[in-house]
Amino acid sequence: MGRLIVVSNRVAPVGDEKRNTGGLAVGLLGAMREAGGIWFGWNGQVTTTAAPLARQEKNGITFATIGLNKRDYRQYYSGFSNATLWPTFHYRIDLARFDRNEYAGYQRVNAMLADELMTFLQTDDVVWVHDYHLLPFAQACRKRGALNPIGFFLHIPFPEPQVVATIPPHQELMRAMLSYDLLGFQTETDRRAFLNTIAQQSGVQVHEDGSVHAEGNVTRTGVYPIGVSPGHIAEESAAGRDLSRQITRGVSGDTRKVVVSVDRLDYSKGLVERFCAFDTLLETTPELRHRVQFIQIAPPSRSDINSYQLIRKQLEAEAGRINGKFSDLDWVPIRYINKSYDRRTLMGLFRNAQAGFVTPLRDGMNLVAKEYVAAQDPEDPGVLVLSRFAGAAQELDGALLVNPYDRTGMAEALRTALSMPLEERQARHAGMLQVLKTADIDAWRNRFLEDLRRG
Ligand code: ADQ
Repeated sequence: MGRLIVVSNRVAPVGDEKRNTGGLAVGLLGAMREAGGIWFGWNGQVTTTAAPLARQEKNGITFATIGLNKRDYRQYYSGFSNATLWPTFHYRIDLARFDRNEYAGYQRVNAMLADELMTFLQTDDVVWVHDYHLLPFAQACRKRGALNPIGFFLHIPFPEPQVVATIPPHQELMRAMLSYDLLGFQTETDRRAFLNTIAQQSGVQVHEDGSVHAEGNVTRTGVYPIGVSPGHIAEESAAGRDLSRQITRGVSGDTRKVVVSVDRLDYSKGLVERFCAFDTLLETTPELRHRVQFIQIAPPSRSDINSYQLIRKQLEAEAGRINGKFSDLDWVPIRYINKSYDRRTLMGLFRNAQAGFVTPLRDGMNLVAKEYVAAQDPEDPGVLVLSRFAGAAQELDGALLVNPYDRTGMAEALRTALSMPLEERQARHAGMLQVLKTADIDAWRNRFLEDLRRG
């Protein structure tokens, strides 16, 4: 079996596996370890001069990383990836911008990464590319002569054709995706949207089995909902429980119920709408005042992009407004925290919370929803309140599904969650845990890699 080369925009820092790395990185590291693999991508640093490819080995995996210079970072990362593709793919064309220079930078960095890859690619290597930063990466590799199997997994949603069409070079981009041998999506909805988009191009045929034929090339497509490691999470949550109990007790006392949300601070996660729903809950259910504590953890991300600065300000204002309205000497309803926590604390916090409030406006999957379920005590589980627009909603049918644009509906679901009888909580949780165990992170990567290798 050839080596596995994983390519992603960002390579997790070497040796930082335990502390902050989520299930995704751990799952990928597992695959690379098995296949003597290489993880290739950006090291997260912005350099002033060109830095050569650095290689570091740890536990049988080679980390091959490069820095980006300021212009590349601005155009490829902050620009076309995160100010064009990210908002558009999350249906926020109102926040998307298009700049030709940024697009040129996006293509340039993809080409530069392909150049680097070619310096160590061997004929029997299998290449697995991740996410929207790298849509044209396989095409750049093919131009340089790579004949290897190259697969791609899209972690974020794929939007409807009319939305894709708002990106000026959408035809070129979609066409570039056909240089991959296998395209993986989180849900059938995403895959369908891609097939409907690509079917509109001339000279392209979409077959019943979801394969796409163009110019003698065949690109297969598949649905691979990303999973978590329920076993690990159960251990982490049990270990972190006492620690997080101290944290929750510090503010709320033992009798208060806890509602928890954890997200990157991103406009796609529906944080403002969620705060408003919590406001409505307290407004319409006075008996819950003093008796419920909402903990929102949201570390800032991409803070050099305007729309991210704006959402941060909006949230601060909302948290201040709601806390000002309801707080008392012994109770502050919303604890809004802008920092990261290690996995154990986070999973312990999930386990101590009677409701997981996960309400993105759009999300490819949303691992937090799955982590919340996996972290529960099966004897006395909390209830997941989940947006119907998260990919996870297509699997987690034991959750209370909500529309994140309906604040009254969300408030009602929270009220239901906080008063749900034990038996119903157990039944809903057991069904979801079974799904998580069957479709875990190992199953996700094994299915994708088997399909890619099968050719
Ligand atoms: P994200 O948009 O980053 O991922 P998500 O799936 O929720 O969203 O994953 C976030 C991960 O970071 C989770 O494992 C979570 O526990 C962790 N995390 C979040 N806040 C944290 C904090 N304060 N401290 C420590 N850890 C924190 C993208 C897509 C998703 C898709 C994933 C994986 O947008 O839809 O599910 O990729 O494919």
